[in-house]
Formats: sequence, C-alpha cells, structure tokens
Amino acid sequence: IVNIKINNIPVQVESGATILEAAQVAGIKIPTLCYLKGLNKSGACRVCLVEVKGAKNLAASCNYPVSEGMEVFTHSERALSGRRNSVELLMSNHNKNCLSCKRNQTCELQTLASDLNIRENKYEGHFSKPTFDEVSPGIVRDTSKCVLCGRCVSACKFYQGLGVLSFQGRGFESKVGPVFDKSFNEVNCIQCGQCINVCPVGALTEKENIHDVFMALNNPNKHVIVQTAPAVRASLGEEFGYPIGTRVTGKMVAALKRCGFNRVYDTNFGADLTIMEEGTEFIGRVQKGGTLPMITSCSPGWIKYIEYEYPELLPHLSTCKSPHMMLGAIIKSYYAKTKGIDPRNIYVVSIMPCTAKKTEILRPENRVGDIQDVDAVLTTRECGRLIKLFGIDFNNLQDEEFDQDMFGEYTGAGVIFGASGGVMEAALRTVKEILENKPLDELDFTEVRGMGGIKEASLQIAGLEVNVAVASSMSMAKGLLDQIKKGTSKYHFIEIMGCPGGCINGGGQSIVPASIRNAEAMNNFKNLRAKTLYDEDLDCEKRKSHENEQIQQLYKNFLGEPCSHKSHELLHTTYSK
Ligand code: HC1
Ligand code: SF4
Repeated sequence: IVNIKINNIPVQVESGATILEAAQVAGIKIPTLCYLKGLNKSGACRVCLVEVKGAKNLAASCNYPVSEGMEVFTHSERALSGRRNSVELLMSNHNKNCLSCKRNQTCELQTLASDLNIRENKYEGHFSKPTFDEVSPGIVRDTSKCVLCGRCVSACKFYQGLGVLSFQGRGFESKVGPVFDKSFNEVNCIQCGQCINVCPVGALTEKENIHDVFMALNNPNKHVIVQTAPAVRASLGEEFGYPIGTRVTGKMVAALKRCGFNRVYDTNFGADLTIMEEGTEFIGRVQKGGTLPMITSCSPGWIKYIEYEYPELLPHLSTCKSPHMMLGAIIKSYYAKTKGIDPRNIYVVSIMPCTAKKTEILRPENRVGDIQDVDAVLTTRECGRLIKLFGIDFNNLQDEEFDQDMFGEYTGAGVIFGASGGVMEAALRTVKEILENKPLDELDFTEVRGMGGIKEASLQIAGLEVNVAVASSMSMAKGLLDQIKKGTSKYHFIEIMGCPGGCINGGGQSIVPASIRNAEAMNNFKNLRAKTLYDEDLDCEKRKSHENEQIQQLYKNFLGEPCSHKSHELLHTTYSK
C-alpha cells in the first residue's frame, strides 16, 4: 500500500498502481486518449499529463507509477496548459470536417477539445500527406483523422495476433497503417474491425453501404428483406442513448418495418437452421470417421484467418455457410418460389455486428449459380444511422414482432449464437438430445459461457466422451490450432469466433468509448451484452433448434433432411487457400 495526495486529497493505493489509477480511486477524472486499460499505455499522446510536486517535467499519468508521499496536481494551471497544448497540437494536423465525419459526436478528440474548453485552432497550418484507403469491402482508413494513439496497433496485435497495423514513416510524416502504406486488401487483414472499435476518432471506420440499401428500398422493382443478427439487439440501443446491455429487439423490428423493408426476419432462424446442418455434419463425422476436430465456420474473420495462417487445417472447418448466408440462400430459393418472386428481384440486407460480413457476402463461395445469397450488410452502427435517416423516433417506438410467415420462429439456441460459446451450446443441445433420443435434463452448458479466452468441456453423449473447446479472437484460437497441427488436440468439436467475446463485441457494434472501457472491469460491457442474449434465451418458449416448427416445415416442404443434396447445394460451401 502506498499513501499519496492528489489535489491535496489523501489516497491509498496498491504499490505499482499508476497515477491515473490512483486518481480513479479518488474520483478524479484525468482525460486520456491513447490509454486503453489492459491494451495500450504508451503515454504517447501526452493528454493525461499531470504535475508531480518536485518533478521537472509534467508526467503522463497513465504509465507513471505512484510512490510513497507523492503529491500530484491533476488540474493545476501547469497541468491543464500542458494537456491543452497536447490536444491543440493533435488538432493542428487533424482533418476537422467534423460535421460530415462518421464519428461526429462519438469522437474522443472532439470530446477532449470540448472538455478542455478549446475555442480556437491555435496551431493551424501545415498538414501531413494523408492516405485514404477504401478498397477493401469492410474497412476504411483515413489517416487525415489519425491521432497516432496506437490503440488500433495494439488491438490487432494482442486480440488477433496479427500485427497488420504498425507505425510507418518518421516525424511529421508518421502514419499508422499496413506495411508500406498498403491497402487492407493487400495484407493479411481479416476485416474483423477490432481496430475500428478502439479508434478514438474517424481514422478507421466501416465501409458504409447505407446508400445501397436506401436505393434498394426506393426501387419499386425490388422486394427488400432485412434480417438481423443475434448480437445486434444487444447493442443497437446504445446508438440511441440506452445503457449497454439494453435489449431492444422489439424496437429494432418496429424501426426496420418503418424503414420500408418488405419483410423483417431474424438471423436466429438461420442460426437454428445452421444447428440442424452443423449438428448433423458433426454426428456424421463422428460416426463415419470424418476429419475431427470439426470447427465452426460462421465467423468470416475467422475464415480469413485460417485461410491466411493455417490453410492446411481447412478440412477441419464445417462446410456450413454462416447463418445469415443460409437464410439468404433460402430466401432466394424457397421463399422466392413460394411467393412467386424472381430471386433476381429480391434484395437481402443483413444487419450484422460485423465488418467481415461485408467481405463474406462477396465471396464466390457464397453464391448459388450467379445469385449472391445476401446483397448488402449494414453494421449495427449503420443500422442506427439508417433509422435516423428515416427520421424514426426509435426511443418512443412500441415493440413489434418479426414477420411470422415462413421464417418467423426462432429458439433460444439461435439467440445465444451472438455470444462466444453460444454456437457450441446450441449445437450440444441438439446433438445430445438427438443422439440420446430423450429430452435433455439440463439445457445450460455453462462451461462454455463467459468471456474466458479458451473454454472447454468434456461431455458424455450417448456413451461417447466428447471434448469441446471454444475460443474467441485469433490470438486465443492459435493455441488450439497449433495443437491440431501437432496432432495433440484432444477435441472433437471447436467453436472459433473472430472477435474477443464473440459477435456481441464484433467490429460493427456500437463504439464503447475509452471512458467506459477504462472505468469498468475489462469485460463488463461484453458481459452486459451477452446477458441480454442469455436472458432472451430464457424467455423463449423453445430453446432447442430442432424444435423450431418452421425449420421442420422447411425440411418437409423443401430441403428433405439435414445435409441432403439440396442442403448441400444451398447451405454448404468449402473454402480453399
Ligand atoms: Fe454472428 Fe452469426 S452469431 S456470426 O456472431 O453465426 O456477425 O450476432 O449473425 O451469420 O446467427 C455475427 C452475431 C451472426 C451469422 C448468427
Ligand atoms: Fe487487424 Fe482486424 Fe483491423 Fe484488420 S480489421 S487491421 S485484422 S484489427
């Protein structure tokens, strides 16, 4: 324990704590920019400067350790002017087209300038030569907005183990980006968007497709169907000021209906369908000696990763397309046929918590003939913007239900897909019940829940011991993949998701500002979002995918049985390097 004084207030903290952490204990807010708890504390931005009595220079509080008897002044004239100077210098080389920036009102630099009462551009002048890259389907990089905080560099390195982003160039011409200033398309970027989620400004953003969707909605020849991913309902509310973890399923549906979509469906139906196909595929591999462990294939960032880094393990991937692609393929075949609509006139929009899904829909593997399964992907953030564009008063909407015809039903198993471990749990509910041919005693497979890096369980299913593992983020998946490569993996079934915590923390979800990330326990916002999905699961009358009656109808009327010839034609694919 160390005793210090901050602004003359005595504070006791653990030794090794930083001044910033001590200030938090004392309830004093020191602004930060490059600092992110558990991820980045280089002190490079010099925004968290404080005055330490007796020290010659101002100290970056995020990485300056406390010592016994230290006296700190966080808001003295000297500290404040140092901090203002740091922000004014950042502003001097910043593209200030704030009014048209995607991060307007969620920009941390904007907030800092406002909080520090900065009223002029003190150092207006020379700008470095910017890079604007919008070549890849998912991510846009605009270095004219970059503040060189390095948060994205750390996210890519520590969450994904990839190091796609690094500091390039020197001095005034320093930039953050892929090596040699290449486009994201030319390097091993998996388009996960984790770098976007930690960017404090508008330097990294998703590629917007709002205009495409708007035009489709205004085209009288198009029958426009929207589907919403499980995790979107757990975050969309944040775009409208609701606290993290507010479930807005009913308002989301009501808003999308008001946007003019002809049908509003839930990707959860596709998730239930995925379980039927993937569960059957798994049982087949176990019974017929197929490639094990089988690994889930719904996260397109993860698919890119295995293609880039472990192509020799591709036979381990399930051949299932991801749930929203499956629903897209079914809409353009079964739905089109039933409703008598030419599939070329159907436009499917997926609202996803994910930027990699924008890449996934363009892949030739995800087409049937020349027809794309899904036509456009909007992130949760873009969905918020679309709703605002239509002038819809989201907060005052009454809850509405998804369209019930054909794909309206979903089970709790589909909902939990959005949290890491959810696909595994959903699969286990179905696989165990089908193989044992009796109702499950226990539906909650809690061993695979939560924000742990790698979760595992060993289960008895119909007399067989089945070992399963769950990993989210590529740095966590790596260990499991290395085991398979070495031939030492004990697992039969593995779930891998591209983003830490799963889709609830996807690269297209609402931005969680550093002020929240740094003030709370590290996984708090992920747990809050995941809880909304587990709560919705509990509220569902049916919680096992195979009990979904509309799925049963789909098999009876159209597909035949899981993994049938028709299923393979529409719902499965294979990836190759
Ligand atoms: Fe996901 Fe999935 S859960 S991949 O995380 O399998 O994006 O939510 O829609 O398709 O269902 C994302 C979420 C999503 C698919 C499903
Ligand atoms: Fe790295 Fe993902 Fe960003 Fe690509 S999208 S640079 S892989 S964090």
